[in-house]
This record gives sequence, structure tokens and C-alpha cells, in this order.
Amino acid sequence: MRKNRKLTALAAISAAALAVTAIGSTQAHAADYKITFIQGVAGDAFYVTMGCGVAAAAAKDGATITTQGGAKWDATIQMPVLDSVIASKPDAILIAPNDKTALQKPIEAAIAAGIKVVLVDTTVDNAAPAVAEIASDNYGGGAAAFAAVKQLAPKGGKVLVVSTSPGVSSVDARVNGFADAANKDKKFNYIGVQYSNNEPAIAQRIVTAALSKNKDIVAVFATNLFSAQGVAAGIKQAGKAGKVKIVGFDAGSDQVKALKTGVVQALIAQQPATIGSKGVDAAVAALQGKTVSPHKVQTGFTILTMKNINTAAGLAAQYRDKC
Ligand code: T6T
Repeated sequence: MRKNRKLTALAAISAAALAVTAIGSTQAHAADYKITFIQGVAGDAFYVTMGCGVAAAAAKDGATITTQGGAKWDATIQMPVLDSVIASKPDAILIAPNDKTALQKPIEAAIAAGIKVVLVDTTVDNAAPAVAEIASDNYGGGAAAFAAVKQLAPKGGKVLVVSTSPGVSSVDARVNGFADAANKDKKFNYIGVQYSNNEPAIAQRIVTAALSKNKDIVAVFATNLFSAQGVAAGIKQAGKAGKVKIVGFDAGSDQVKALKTGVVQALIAQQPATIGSKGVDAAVAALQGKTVSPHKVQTGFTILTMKNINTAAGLAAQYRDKC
């Protein structure tokens, strides 16, 4: 109870500290702009929920949305998707780039073709040519994940991070935020990050191997939905559910179930629908010739625990499988 109260308080502080910086909302417009939303990957509740925000803002702003997404989190799959979207000549593209370097030139090609590009969720090495970058405060989210670990394992010990792939701006920032906070705390021994390629089965294997090598791991931070799914399965399989604490980013239905059954102790839910709606607002404003400011917008998050998962705020923070 005490721990849960502390985590709920932490959630409130984090949400307040990470208050959303608003991009000015646009007036309804009759132009019917064509906007393509390119997800990081198809079938991910994070992007499904983002799509709900995209659709709501498009209805308000006067835009028609087409959604595209590769079957895997893979830049070599996303690049041809982007090429074919450029060839279809939309007015604007909202894209979550799979890799901050590989997608740089293809995104510049879209902009050179006269298409307004808004980066949502993830970004590229040089985001300046884009209309705006709209994403969670991922570094702050990583630090908040470590704060949650501290509450859950106050005596300290070994902590592991499982992420997707290096070069993905969102999860890299979460890893850095977590690592910087963990390395400052002498009670904790940060044993590093391992990469799952966004495959739950690989995340599961990573955790199984890590637990057999380091029997004294006290907590694992999983930096996104699919890593968290695999980490939860691995800890459960090892018979360590509840003993080795899990803090996961994202709040898909599988993760919420793992929280409710005590396998996962805290989830950092992003605000994907807000990212999507702000993305459309920014694209439409740019198409109307307005200056979009600020260029970089950071959205907040809610920390979900057993304590608040069924509250109105907890329910609202959970991701959707359809709009
Ligand atoms: O965590 C989100 C997203 O923010 C990240 O960039 C990739 O993974 C997710 O889509 C969750 O699967």
C-alpha cells in the first residue's frame, strides 16, 4: 500500500513536471488536405491509439488520413513505404521514423518534393527541415522508470534494461534517462541494456539468460510495449513474478493484464492520441502557411500501478486496440 501511494504520487509529480507544451490549435478548414500517417510498425496499440488522435484532429481540421505501417520495426521496410507515399503526393506526412539515421535522407526527399513532414514519436538526426517534432519526454520517462524501480526495490541491487534496437530515438532516450539516474545511485548496479529487435520472444530469451547469469537482478526496465511483453513472459517463466520487479513503458492491453496479475509493477503510459492530434494540427497549420512553434513538443505520461489502474485517470491512460 505504502509503495503504491508513493508511486501514485510520483506519477502526479511526473505528469505535472512534464506538462505538455501546446502547439496552437488550428481553425476548422474546408481545404480537405491529404495527410498520410506512417506508423513505426503496424499492429502496435501505441500507434493505433495515436491514429485515434490523428483521426479526431483530421475531422476537426479538415483533412483526410491514409495510414501505412510496415509489418516489422525495420528501417529497410519503412523506407520503401515512405518512397511510395511520396509518389502518391499527399499534402503532408506524419511519420514515426524507425531509425534516426536511415530515415534522414528519405524524409529530406519528401520535404524536397513539397510535402510537409511532421515527426511523431520518434525523430531523425537532423529534424530541423521538418515542420515539428512531437513526442513524449522520453529521457524524463526513463528517469521516471528508475524512480519507480527505487520505490519497488528500495534496498537496491542489479537492474537490467531491455530495449528494441539502437538508433531508435525514443527508446534510446529512455535507456539514457534510466541509465543516468541509475548510475548516480550507489545502491544500484546498472548491468546494461540488451536489444530485442522489438520481438517479444527475443526479449523473453534475454531475460531468461540474464536471470540465469545474474540470480540477484532486482528489477528490469522494458523500454516499450513489445519488450515489456517479452520481459513479463520471461520473468513469469522463471517463476520470479513479483520477486523481480518490472517497470515497462507503454500501456497496451497485454501489459495492463500483466500489471493486474502482479507480474509487472508499474507502466509508464504515454499520450499517443495527443501526439497524433498535435501532429495533424501542426501539419495543417503548416499547410495554411502558418509558422509552427515551438518546433519540438514534448508530451507527458501517466505512471500506472495497481493503485490507479482502475481509476478514471488510469483507464483513460490505457491504449486502445481500435478507436
Ligand atoms: O513505445 C512506443 C513508441 O514510443 C516507440 O517509439 C516504439 O515502441 C512503441 O511503439 C511501443 O511498442
